[in-house]
Parts: sequence; structure tokens; C-alpha cells
Amino acid sequence: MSLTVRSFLNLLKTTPVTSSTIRIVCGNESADLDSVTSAISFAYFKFVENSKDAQPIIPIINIPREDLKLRRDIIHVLNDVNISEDLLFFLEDVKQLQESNKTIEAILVDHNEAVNEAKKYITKVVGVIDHHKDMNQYLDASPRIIKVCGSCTSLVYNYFVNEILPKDYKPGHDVTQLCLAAGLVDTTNFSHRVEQPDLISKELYSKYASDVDMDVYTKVIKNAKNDISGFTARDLLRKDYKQFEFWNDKGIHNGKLTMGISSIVKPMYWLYEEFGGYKELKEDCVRYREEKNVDILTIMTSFVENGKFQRQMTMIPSDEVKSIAKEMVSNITEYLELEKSESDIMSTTSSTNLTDDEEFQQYEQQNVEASRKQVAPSLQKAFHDL
Ligand SMILES: [Mn+2]
Repeated sequence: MSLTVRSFLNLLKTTPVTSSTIRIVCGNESADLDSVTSAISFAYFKFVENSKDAQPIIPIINIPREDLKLRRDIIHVLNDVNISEDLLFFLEDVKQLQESNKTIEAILVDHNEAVNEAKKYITKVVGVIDHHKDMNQYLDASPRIIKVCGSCTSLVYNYFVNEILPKDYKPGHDVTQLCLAAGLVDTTNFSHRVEQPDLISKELYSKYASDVDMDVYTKVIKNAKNDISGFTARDLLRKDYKQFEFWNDKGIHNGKLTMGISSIVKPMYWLYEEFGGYKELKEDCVRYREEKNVDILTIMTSFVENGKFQRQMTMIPSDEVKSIAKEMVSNITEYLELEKSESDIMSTTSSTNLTDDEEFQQYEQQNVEASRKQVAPSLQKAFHDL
């Protein structure tokens, strides 16, 4: 019988770290299902490839342990393959390793440039597997696989199963299910953003986890992801959050602007209603923007309404960058097909008599194909081109 992912993680937890150099594999800071399962499966496959390594690679979830509970889809999928939270490693664990003077070499999955907190702990990036825009970093990393496709797990799974591991190797059901789960969610059961690597992995998944009903499992995971009952506004803002630094050569705002982008799976009017009205939600957003110490907090909502997939983009800039935010929006209006949206705001009762200062910069984003993966680089360009 092959080694289970659970027993691999258990082994990591019970093996003391003795070497002075330690290797981690780390997903991106949104810590979505793709990032988490890419990191775990990479570490697992690497151990299968060479179990004699004195110090196996440790998979890191790029958030504080406390924040995992906000990701019910991930908890659900991990639970399906018998992995509990106590077997996982988080930002605190990397911090601890760094504080004990370890050299930390990292493989990045589901992103190709280390940023923010994780960046502080990583000594050197030695490998990259990702499906985001290539930032042209770590050109000597090995592997260095960056390909456009729906799910990063497709790249990880194909790399090990088709290239690295022996021809007669049969991946276990649990590691297959982990990668498949992310593939299903990222491509809506292989119907959106599907590229060649996703199709190749789909073939393999059908072979090594043939009992999983892909359609049903997609729905189960999406339901778990959309279950945000009991969450506060702050919980929702930090549930799927990424932070960016934008640059401007002309020295506008001292040449630098920081932006946090929260992806949320409910429309803005739902948020107004759920969290006490327009003004109250705005206060929560401003507080979160201040907590993260960014110039602009942007909320990207995506949801299905009247059978139609829709997106909205809302900016909450600090007073200092309010006009910069407006200019950036006008730069990307055409690409994202933005339309100023008033209806939601005005239909909520507590929103009457808003002064201009209290107004949200809320837009309907008609270009629904553009997710944060595309929107963030376009905002960078908009700031750069000011
Ligand atoms: Mn991804």
C-alpha cells in the first residue's frame, strides 16, 4: 500500500528539524484551495520521489493558523482525505524556523514571487510551479514551470506523475483527490479557463480517483466555499485577501502605492444588508484598510444572479489617494468595462444623505472574465501610467 498523505504529514510533525537548511513549499497568501493542495501535494510527491532525504520539504499554508477556519471548502476537502488541522503548517511555523536561525529555501507554488510576510522568512527561492503572470524572478530556480492554465495543481500533478516519478508509479487516491478538488473548483468542473495541462491532469484524475463524481464534488466544494454564515465583515475581508505594491516612475505618491484586494463571493448589497447598512460596512472596510496599512482597499465581488455570473469592483481609498484611485479607475474602465453602480447603495435604507466623502467607488464589472489575477496587474499598470 502506498504512503498516505496523512501519514506523510504525521511523519513531518513528529520528526524534529535537525538540519540547518530547511526546505518549504509555500502557496500564495490568499491560501485558497489551489494554493493549499498544490503545496501539500508537491511536498508529498517530493517525499515519494526521495524518501531518504534527511529533511523532507515542509508544505506551508501562507496564512496565520487562526485564518484557516474561514476557508470551509479547504477544511472540507482536507477532511475528505483524512487530514486534520493539527497536521498542517502555517506562517507561525515558518517564523519559528527562521527565529531558530534556519536557512529557509522555498519552492513557490501558485505564485512566482515571494511577497509580504512570507518573503521576510525565505532565504532563497529554489523552485517555482505556477499559473500566474510570470514576474521574471528566480530565473535559476529548478523546476521553474510557469504556464497559463486553470489550476496550479494541474501543473504539480502532471510534473510529478508524468515527468518525475517512475513510469510504473501509481498516485494514491488521496493525493489525487486533493489535486482534483482544486482543479474542479478552479475550472468549474473543467468547463472554464481550461488549458492543455488541465486536460492532461483530468485524464489522470479519472484514472486514479475514478470513483469521484466530478460534477457532484464541484458543487459540494463550492457550497462549502460559499458558506459564510457566522462570519463578520472583517472575516470576509480577510478570507481571500492579497496585497500588492504598485510603482510609478514619475514619483506620484512617492512612486509607491499599496493595495489590498479582497475577493468576496456575495454582491455588495448583500454585504450592506448583512453588516448593518452602508455606513457600517464602510466603517468596517476603513478599519480593515487601516489594520493592513494599505492606501487602497479594493473589494472584488463575484456571484451568480438571475442565472448570470457577475462581478463588481469597489475601491475604498484613504483620503490621501482618493483622486489617484479615481484616475486609476478611469485608466482601466475600458478594459474591465466598468459602470458606476448606484442602485445597490441607494436601495439600502441607511444610505440616504451620503456626502461625497462617504461615497464608495463602486462599479459593475462587465468584463466578468477578469478575476484578481488579471485585475491586479491592470491596476499596477494604471498606477504606473498615471
Ligand atoms: Mn491558483
